[in-house]
Order: sequence, then structure tokens, then C-alpha cells
Amino acid sequence: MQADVCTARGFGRAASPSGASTGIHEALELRDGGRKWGGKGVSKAVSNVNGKIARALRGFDVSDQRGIDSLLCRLDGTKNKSRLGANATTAVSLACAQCAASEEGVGLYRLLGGKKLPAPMLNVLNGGKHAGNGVSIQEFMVFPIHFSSFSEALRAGSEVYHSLRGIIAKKYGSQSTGVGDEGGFAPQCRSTSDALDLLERAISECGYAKKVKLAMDSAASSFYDGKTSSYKVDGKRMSSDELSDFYASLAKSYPIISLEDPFCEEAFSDFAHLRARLSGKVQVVADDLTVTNVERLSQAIECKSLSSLLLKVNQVGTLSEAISAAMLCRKNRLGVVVSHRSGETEDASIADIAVGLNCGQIKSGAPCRAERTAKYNRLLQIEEELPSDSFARASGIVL
Ligand code: 2PG
Ligand code: MG
Repeated sequence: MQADVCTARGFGRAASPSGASTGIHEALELRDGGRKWGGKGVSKAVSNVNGKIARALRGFDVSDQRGIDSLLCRLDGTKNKSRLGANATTAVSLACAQCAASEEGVGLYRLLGGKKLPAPMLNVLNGGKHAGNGVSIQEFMVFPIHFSSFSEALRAGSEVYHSLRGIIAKKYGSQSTGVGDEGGFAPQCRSTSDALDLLERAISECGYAKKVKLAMDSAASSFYDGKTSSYKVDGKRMSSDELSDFYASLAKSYPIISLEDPFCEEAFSDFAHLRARLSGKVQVVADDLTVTNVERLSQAIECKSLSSLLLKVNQVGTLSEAISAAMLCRKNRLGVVVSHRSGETEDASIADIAVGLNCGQIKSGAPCRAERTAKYNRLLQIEEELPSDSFARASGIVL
């Protein structure tokens, strides 16, 4: 859902996205329920924006982002934004930030104070809840890191994506080149290795074997069975130890350097064991485990569960809370990957946030479909405004 904010000198517009594989600890996205729009309507959230929120914010200084966001939190008064809806608060919080930037006549990234262009993780093969192909792992991403600029890295990712299309068409037939929620292909691979083989082939066909690495988001809560405390991957049941061995052997066979949500959203210690086991080789990224929430993140830091945080503003509901999570990571020398959602919009604020917070990494889906390319296009625009040495390369990745 989208919100507009106007002042005498500025205007800001922003939209909150939605996710298919939401973590249970995320802030609540308020939907109407009932029959209209199949229950997915957001008229309650919209009236919260036009009513309570607009009344409270009228006359407020739009450059005081912390003040605005704590007002939103107080107004909501719940732990998970369930009264106003995190979709309402996210859209307003980001629209205020965009409005403050417009008052200054600068892009949001400049207002946030950063200038590092992130390395993109491009999700080129979709599985899990983002596709209907029976592949257990949710996201298979190419990670072009050894390039001298963002645009070169993006070009390489895009070339690999198109070469992958040809390989899939040959192997599975041209009817298999339809795409999943995040713009990646969704062929009926029989196993995780099958999917990774396709990616490796596409990368080497393009001549990037040394320069483009691989990343995965397992979104393991989606194949975790709480009753038996086991995971079902590629048709096999695995204990968390077996799953850890599975990841370790994948990391041996393929150039995987980033692994997100390898275990379910409560598995702080399984994350920690894997992080230690793969230390120096693979970054372990926490998404559903930490949900961009400082409390959950502190617990994960205490348990040494992560190397990097996946940052999604709508998981927590305001920009300031997301920035606090990023700052806590910085303090603890952890990385931050700014992320889109599977149910994205044309809003490109996450591109500015990735640069503005100097995160060094972004994931925003395949180089395909306007809601994904909007973010990459915004990064290309920002690149034109920054000095030529602003690309983070591998520097934001914490192994
Ligand atoms: C994830 C996200 C984005 P969703 O799990 O990281 O890729 O998916 O928005 O469905 O939660
Ligand atoms: Mg994830």
C-alpha cells in the first residue's frame, strides 16, 4: 500500500511491499479479511493513514525521522504494529523520509548520508513458496562481486540470467522458462544440486566463473516440520545436523558465499553452529530469525547466529527501527543485506537505503519485471551521481 506526504517545500511517496514467506515474528501486515478482494484488501490500513496517522503527524517536522517513527510506534502501541498495521506505518515512515529528501532537493540516499553502491544478489531461479515447481530451497541467486562498478556487476548478472534461460529451455523445454514471484525461472529441478548445476553452467557460459559467485536463501521455515523437528529437502527428511552436512557439502562443490535462513526461525544455535563451521567461506544471513527487530537481533548476536542481517523495513514497520538494527550490526562488525519482498511494488526506496546506510549488499530479485528492475534502475541513477570508486565489491560481505 502507498502513502503520500506533503509539506510546503516537499513531497514524498512510498509503498510498503508484502511477503509470501513471512516470518512469524514479523510486524503485522493489516489486511481486511472478509470476502472483498479475497480478504486481501487494505482499506483499514488506508483509513488508519488518512485518519489517526495524518491527524497526529500534521504540523510535525518532516526532517525529524526518529520523532516521526517513535510517534508512529506510540500511536500504534502494540509490539507488532497490529493496531495500525505495519503496511500503514512503513508506507508513511518511508514517505516522510522521501519528503524530507525532497525538501533538501537530494536523493534519499544522500539524506541518509551514505555513498557505497551495493553488490547485487540476483535471484535467478525461484523455488519454495515463490514458485510451484517443487524445489525446496526458495532462492538461488547469482552474486557478481568481482567487478569494478555496480553497472558492470549488474550487466554480468543480467547476462547470466539470459544464458540461464537458454539452458533451461534446452533441458526442460521452452514452457519451463516462465518465472516465479521474484522474476527468476522456476523449472522442475529434481534437486538442489540440479538447480545449482544450471546456475554454474550459465555463469561459465558467460565466462564469469571467477567473478560471479552464488548465494541461496533456503527460507527453511517453509520446509521445517515442527512435529518431528526435521526438514524435508529434495524429498528427503533431514535432522538439523544432516541439513548442516548438506549445506557444508554444497559449499564444497559450488562457489556459494552466502546462505540465508538455513534453518527455521527459532533455530538460533543451529545457525550458530553452521556459521562457525563455514566461517571464512560463507556468510550466514538471518532473515526470519531476526526480522529486522533489534530484540531478536540482539538475541541472535548473543548466540553468534549470524554473519549478516537481512534488512526489510516492513518486517519491523518504520525506517528508524530498521536503521537501529543496521547500526547494531555495524557495532558488532556484522554485515547488512538490504532486501525486497516477494510481493514487491514499484517503490525503489530500498535502493537508496542500501546506499544511504553503506550496506554493501542488496537483494532485489531477477533483472526482470518492473518491480525488481525499478530498484536496479535506481541504483544505476545513483551510480551516475557518485564517484567512480563507490562500488562496494565484496567489502560488505562478512564471511
Ligand atoms: C525472503 C523474501 C524476499 P518474502 O525470504 O528473503 O526474497 O521473501 O518476501 O516472501 O518473505
Ligand atoms: Mg529470506
